[in-house]
Amino acid sequence: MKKLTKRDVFNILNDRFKEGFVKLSQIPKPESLKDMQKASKRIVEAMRKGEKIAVVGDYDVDGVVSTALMKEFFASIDYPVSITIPNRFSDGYGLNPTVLDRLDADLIVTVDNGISAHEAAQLCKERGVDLIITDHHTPGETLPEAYAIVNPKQRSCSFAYEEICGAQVAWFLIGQLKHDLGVTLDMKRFLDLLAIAIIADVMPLRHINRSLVQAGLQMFERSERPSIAFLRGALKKQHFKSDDLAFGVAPLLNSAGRMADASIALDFLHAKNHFEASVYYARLLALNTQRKAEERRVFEESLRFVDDAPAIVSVGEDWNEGVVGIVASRLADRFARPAVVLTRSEKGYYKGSGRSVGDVDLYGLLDQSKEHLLGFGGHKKAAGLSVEKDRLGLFKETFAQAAMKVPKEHFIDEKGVLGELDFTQVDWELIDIIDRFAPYGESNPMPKFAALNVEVLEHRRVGEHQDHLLLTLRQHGRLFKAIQFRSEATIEKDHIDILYYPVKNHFNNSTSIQLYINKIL
Ligand SMILES: [Mn+2]
Repeated sequence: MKKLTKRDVFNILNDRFKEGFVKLSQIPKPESLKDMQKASKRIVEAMRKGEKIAVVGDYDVDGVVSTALMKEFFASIDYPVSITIPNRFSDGYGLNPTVLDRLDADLIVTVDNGISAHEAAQLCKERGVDLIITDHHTPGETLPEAYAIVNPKQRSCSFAYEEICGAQVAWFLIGQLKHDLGVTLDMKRFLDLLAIAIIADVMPLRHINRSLVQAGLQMFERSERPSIAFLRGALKKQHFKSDDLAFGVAPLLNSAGRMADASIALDFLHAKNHFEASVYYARLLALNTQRKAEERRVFEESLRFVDDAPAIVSVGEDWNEGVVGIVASRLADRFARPAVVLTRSEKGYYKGSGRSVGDVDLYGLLDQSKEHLLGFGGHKKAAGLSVEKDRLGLFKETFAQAAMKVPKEHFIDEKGVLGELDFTQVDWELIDIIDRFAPYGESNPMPKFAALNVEVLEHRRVGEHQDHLLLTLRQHGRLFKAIQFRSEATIEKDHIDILYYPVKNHFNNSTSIQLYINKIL
């Protein structure tokens, strides 16, 4: 491993942004998305005629934020619209015939879903309802028959940035509507919410996504939106980082759709005052606690299915569909193998989610096992799938065989490890260099370093369940406090090798540098 200096760290990070940082002012105009003008004109026409408009969202964080933006926009111009977020348990996903039958509308606008709503699109057509689909999911071979489709991933769209989330597409639609209606509206007012969606939907934190998240994180510090102000207090944070949204805020909002109904998350985001925010927050917190308990149960039961095979397939009878994805990613992390977690559906077959590890192409593995699958979809890192009961064994076998063919080095997750960095290089200048390229997350991983032969002066367990490890470490005469969260390590030697990154630690009005340990090698 290469031995680095601070200067090397700067150069490596700087290289990630060869094109430079994109500024908010450089974000393309909404009209550069295909069908955007057509969609906006139709909505404006509907408003002039007083037609009934229905917005249909989705139950994950991106879908909830997309819906929240639309709701907020129409409220700001005082035009009544009906807002629907399908319930994953009773309605299923996205705009489908069940949901459609509940709507009374002349015009339907989907956000963060719809690109595969062929059946619903057909029904809309038969019923004389115009359908505008706004989505960011990868389109299939054919597109649904809709009045307009706004999706940067459709082949005929030349928008410069394909990797944007559903809420961003909705945000662009609002920008176009604002223009076409000639209303004054600060598009920045939505950026606190937008940042949550970009991070929760694991969008690459590059190009326009970077500047939007950066601006959104800054808004978190001063936003007067009651929900965000409440989060500052509840999470005891003044400064928010991308990880705070990824691991603090997003799971909380997601728990609503996972365990009950996503509308609770929507209500929280739009709480009118501190009291209302506290009421919805309490409900989210309870659902999140329930989600964590269910996640722990499913994870523990899943462990029984882990054997020597290079891929994991865990199958349950009564696992909550809402947590199988998280459990799959925990299994993949823990065992450094792709993992699939399935649970029995009401219809008798098994369905669930898979997550990959390192550089292993999960979609490719599933594609090689597709003769035993009812259906599957997704991408390299995450996928959804369904299997008939009597094919479970065969699927597991073929899936493992496909994984067997993948070279070993693809299983290693070295994302973000830049090289060896001695403690002598760790100072405020290094922290400044690292801060300059934040926010970190997808496609801009937090830079991690190796430090070898580090002396352990002190170590003890801390936290409510004693699950964190607190250490005092010394190398080349430099001493740091270090922490490993959810540590499974036991310290038996007086010198260790670690993967780590330095962070600013605020404690009792003083600021110091602390090391976060990713791994004790
Ligand atoms: Mn989405």
